[in-house]
Amino acid sequence: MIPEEVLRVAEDIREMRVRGASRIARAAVEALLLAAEKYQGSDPGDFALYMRRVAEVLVSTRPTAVTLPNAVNYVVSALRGARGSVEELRGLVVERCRSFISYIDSALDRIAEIGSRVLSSGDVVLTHCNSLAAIKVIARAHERKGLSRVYATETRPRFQGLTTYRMLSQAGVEVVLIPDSAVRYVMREVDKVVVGADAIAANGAVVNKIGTSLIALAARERGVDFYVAAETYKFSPYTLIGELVEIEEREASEVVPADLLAKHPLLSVRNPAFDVTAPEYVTGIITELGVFPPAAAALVLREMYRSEPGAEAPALVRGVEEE
Ligand code: RI2
Repeated sequence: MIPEEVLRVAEDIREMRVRGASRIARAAVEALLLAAEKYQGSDPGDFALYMRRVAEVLVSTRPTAVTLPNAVNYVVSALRGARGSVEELRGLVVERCRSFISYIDSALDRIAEIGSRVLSSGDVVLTHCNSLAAIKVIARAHERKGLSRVYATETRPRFQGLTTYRMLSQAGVEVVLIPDSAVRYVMREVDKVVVGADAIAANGAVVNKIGTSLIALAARERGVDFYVAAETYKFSPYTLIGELVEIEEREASEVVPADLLAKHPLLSVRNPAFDVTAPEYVTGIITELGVFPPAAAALVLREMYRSEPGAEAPALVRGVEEE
């Protein structure tokens, strides 16, 4: 039986009460930790099966953010070929959960430090949606050298821009909220764009909140640098073997309220949650390992796998184990 609390976390991720690629990964790993602690049986084989079932429930919640399968695989792959009592197996899972969570924190801190160097004193920065990695970069740069202001898109249809406003204001940054459709209008005032990512493909293409690729086009038109802040566990190992990143399509009621939808039964609505920005529009990807051109994405992925050929779990597998 999967514990009620774990199912609730899965529901929170699906319904976007928990959102943002790294926060989703953290919530999933915390749920795995809880599930491991709550297991009451004494059969190691059954424990492994139970953990795999919990993993499947968590991974099935949202299809695009690769952080979710990357984080979950990293944890449950500890059980691959492992022998011992339930207590011993539980210990392996708990240890992986804890090291992943601390890796998230240290990766974000390094991204803030590295990313703050690509911004300059007095810069006007534009960001999209609500990315913790992008916010950390912007806040650190403001603390170190002082930015002029940040344009934050409201992010239709769920208004994540308000969360960005709250987080950046707390860091003392002046924020101006704009409709997503005003990006090209304000781009003439912008020095740099910094956004996050839900997944980065082996060819360097960036999957992020819907509208990101339009922002990249508007930035290119004006010669504005376009940076992506992303931890290495956002690189998709699946794209290395030819898989495409699935773009999540969400309910129409997020775009048109349900009562209005009911009044227009013939209205058809699409609500894609993400889009793909081609690598040639990306100036650099700011990771905890350094700033890379998108063309280096495949190398980052190879580096992630080097210590475990053929493993399903990525990057930080090695990084975490070395910490
Ligand atoms: P961090 C979010 O997706 C946004 O697309 C954001 O840019 C990305 O995750 C990365 O966020 P959603 O969960 O991991 O809001 O940098 O659909 O916080």
